[in-house]
Amino acid sequence: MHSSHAVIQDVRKHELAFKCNQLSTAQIMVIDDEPLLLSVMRLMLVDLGCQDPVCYEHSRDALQAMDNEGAKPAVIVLDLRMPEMDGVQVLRHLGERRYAGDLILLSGEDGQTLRAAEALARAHKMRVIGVHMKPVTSEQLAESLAKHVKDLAATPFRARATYSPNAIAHAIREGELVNYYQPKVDTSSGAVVGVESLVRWNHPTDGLVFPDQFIPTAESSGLIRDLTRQVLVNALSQSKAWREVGIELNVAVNVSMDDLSSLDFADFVIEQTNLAEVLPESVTLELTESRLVPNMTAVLDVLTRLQIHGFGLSIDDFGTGHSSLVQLRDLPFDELKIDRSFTRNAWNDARLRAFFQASVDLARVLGLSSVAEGVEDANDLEYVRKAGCRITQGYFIAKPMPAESLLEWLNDWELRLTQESLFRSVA
Ligand code: G
Ligand code: G
Ligand code: MN
Repeated sequence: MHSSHAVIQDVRKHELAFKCNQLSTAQIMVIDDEPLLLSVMRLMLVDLGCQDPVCYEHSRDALQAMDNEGAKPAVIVLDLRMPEMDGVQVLRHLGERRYAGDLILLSGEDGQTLRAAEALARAHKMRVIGVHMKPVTSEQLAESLAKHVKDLAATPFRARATYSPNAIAHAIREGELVNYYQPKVDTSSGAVVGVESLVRWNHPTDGLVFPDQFIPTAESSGLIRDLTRQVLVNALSQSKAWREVGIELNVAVNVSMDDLSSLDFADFVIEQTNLAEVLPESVTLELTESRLVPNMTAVLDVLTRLQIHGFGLSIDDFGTGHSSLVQLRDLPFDELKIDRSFTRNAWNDARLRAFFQASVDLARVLGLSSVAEGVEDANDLEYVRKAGCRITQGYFIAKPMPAESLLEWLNDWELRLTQESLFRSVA
């Protein structure tokens, strides 16, 4: 029995090593002040198929390599506790250099410290693909690196270029923006209840560009108004097309506060929805606040009218930034979307569960439906259902996809529902 376990371990290790082999051209950088651990990690990485990881005992040397020698690591493995320049300082320096690769954080500290460091890294807009207590094992490194490889395959273009207002205006005019759609499902039956539209830019030379590379500029330059309207019109015509082939789905569109501060926004939404022959009840507007509310009176006017006309209004990324209790108190919503930072891993983390459950309870008391974002595995899904959250979306169910992929996905999902019995064991 022991030996079969060892065989399985071995097979698994080879699978992961194979995946890591695909990293051959990507550079892995390791920063740890303990020479012994550093050389152990180097051996592990080489063993996993990573070619020539670069290792630094001193953070300064690592940063210098990035500045002077043009080192562009795809993944940095970073120890948090180091005597000269600690990991938190390194994160800050990486943030200043707009480091666009992935991070694996290591610490001898408890989970709380690691979590705080992870949050800090995210605040610097870096992606954390692993958080491990020291000493890290080969399996742990492999798991994290496999995530890097997987996401590389899923997102061919991930460099963090940003674009000028002119370029974005051009893209809007030329119709280069396309909607991807991510399914929302009922947590008790698995039934698909709707989709969220997530805009992408089909860039003629740069490939598929993600919204974090152009939405902030669109918001600060006044272009978001035209962008949102185009996304909405596309979503409405898609909704109509789906209905014509027998697929009834609620379709959600993200709107910015800036959209809501022009009084004619409600008229536009109502008019376009009519034109597309879609029912307002089948349209949800998800509102996130990224900047200060420019004109609260207009926002209230627009939202209230939309609600009277039957549109669904959702507070997005609840619990973060300005998507707060104050907004929930002052604005009319019928859905609360719990930010993915509270969902992911909550089943395994009492603090996250407290936030998650409080949000679900708040929604219930206020008569809103709750949606959990960011369900990434079966444990997440099971927790969300048990916590009483009725609707969810996340990579475990489906990543955002082009409209033409949805039919096939719906078929696959039906199959998964019967084969994986994901939803059968509801108490
Ligand atoms: O997959 P994802 O990378 O699609 O989206 C990243 C962020 O961009 C999310 O916070 C999402 O709300 C935002 N976003 C995606 N599409 C739109 C859109 O059409 N309008 C606005 N305002 N934000 C969007
Ligand atoms: O509008 P909002 O901020 O909710 O945008 C959803 C964002 O979350 C998009 O960027 C989408 O691609 C992303 N997303 C959706 N599901 C998951 C998930 O399961 N995990 C992670 N990490 N991101 C997700
Ligand atoms: Mn959203």
